[in-house]
Amino acid sequence: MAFNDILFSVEAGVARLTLNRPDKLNSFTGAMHSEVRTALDRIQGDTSIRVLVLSGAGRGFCAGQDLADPQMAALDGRMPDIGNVVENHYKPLILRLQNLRVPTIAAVNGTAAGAGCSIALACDLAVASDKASFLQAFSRIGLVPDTGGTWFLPQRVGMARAMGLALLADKLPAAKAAEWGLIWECVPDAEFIARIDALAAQLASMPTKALVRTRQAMHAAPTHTLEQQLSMEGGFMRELGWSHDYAEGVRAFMEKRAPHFTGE
Ligand code: T3D
Repeated sequence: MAFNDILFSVEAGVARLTLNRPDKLNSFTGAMHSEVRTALDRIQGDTSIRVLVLSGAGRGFCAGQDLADPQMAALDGRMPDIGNVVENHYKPLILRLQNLRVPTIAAVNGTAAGAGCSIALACDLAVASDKASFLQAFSRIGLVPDTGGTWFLPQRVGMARAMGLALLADKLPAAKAAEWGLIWECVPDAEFIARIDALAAQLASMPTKALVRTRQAMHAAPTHTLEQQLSMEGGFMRELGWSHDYAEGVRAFMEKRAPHFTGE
C-alpha cells in the first residue's frame, strides 16, 4: 500500500500507523483522513494483526485539523460548515478506533493538540514521551473541544481540571498528564521507543478478544446500571469462555507454563 501522509507497517503482529506530515506537526488533511481509513480497514481485515501503535513523525504527535487545508471546509460561496468536517471525518475516526478489533496504543512522541489530543485519548493506552504535551487548542481559535474531547477529558481528569484545560488552552506537560490520570504513562524520551515496543509486544501476545471486550465493557459502564453492566460482563464471559485463548490460558495455568495466545 502506497501512502503519502502516513507511514504504515505490520511486523510480528504489531501494526504501526505514523502520521507523517512532520513539517505541519502531523495535522490532519482530508488526504490523511482517507489514508488512515485505508490503514484501519487493513487492520480490521488482517487477523495476524494483534495491536495498533499510533504515533507521529518528527517532533509532534498531531496538531489536530490542518487549519490551512481548503478541502476540509468546502466554501461553496457560503461560510464553511466545519460541523461537516467533524461529522464526516473525526467522529467516524474516533468510533473506528474505539471499535477496532485490536487494542490500541497512542505513542505520543510530541505535542498532541486539538483533535490530535482527542485521538490520543481515544486509544486504549496513551503513553507519552516526557517531551510531549497535551493542548486543548480549540478555545484559542473560537471552537469547542471536539473529536470526543468533552467526553474524554472530564472522565479522565474530573470536571475542574477538564474545564481548566478546555477554557484556558494551556499546554499540559506529559508528566502532569500522567499524574492527573489523563494518560497511562509518561516515559523519559530516551526510553520512549523501547517502552512502546515492549508494550506493543506485550499486547500482541495477549488474548486479543478479551482485551477488546474489556475496552467495550469499560466504555459502556458510565451509561449502564450495575445490573446492565453485570449482564454485559456475563455475555462477554460466555463468549470468551468458548474461545481458544481461554482454553489455552487455563491449560497453561494447570500445566504451570506460559500461555501461547493466538487471538482466537
Ligand atoms: O475544520 C475544522 O477546523 C474542524 C475540525 C477541528 C478539529 C481541530 O483539531 S481544531 C484545532 C486545530 N489545531 C490547532 O488549533 C493547533 C494549531 N497549532 C498550534 O497551536 C501550534 O502549532 C502548537 C501549539 C500545536 C505547536 O506550537 P509550536 O510553536 O511547537 O509549532 P509551530 O511553529 O506553531 O508549528 C510548526 C509548523 O506546523 C508551522 O508551520 P510553518 O510556519 O513552519 O510552515 C505551523 O503553522 C504548522 N502547524 C501547526 N499546527 C497546525 C499547523 N498547520 C496547519 N494546521 C495546524 N493545526
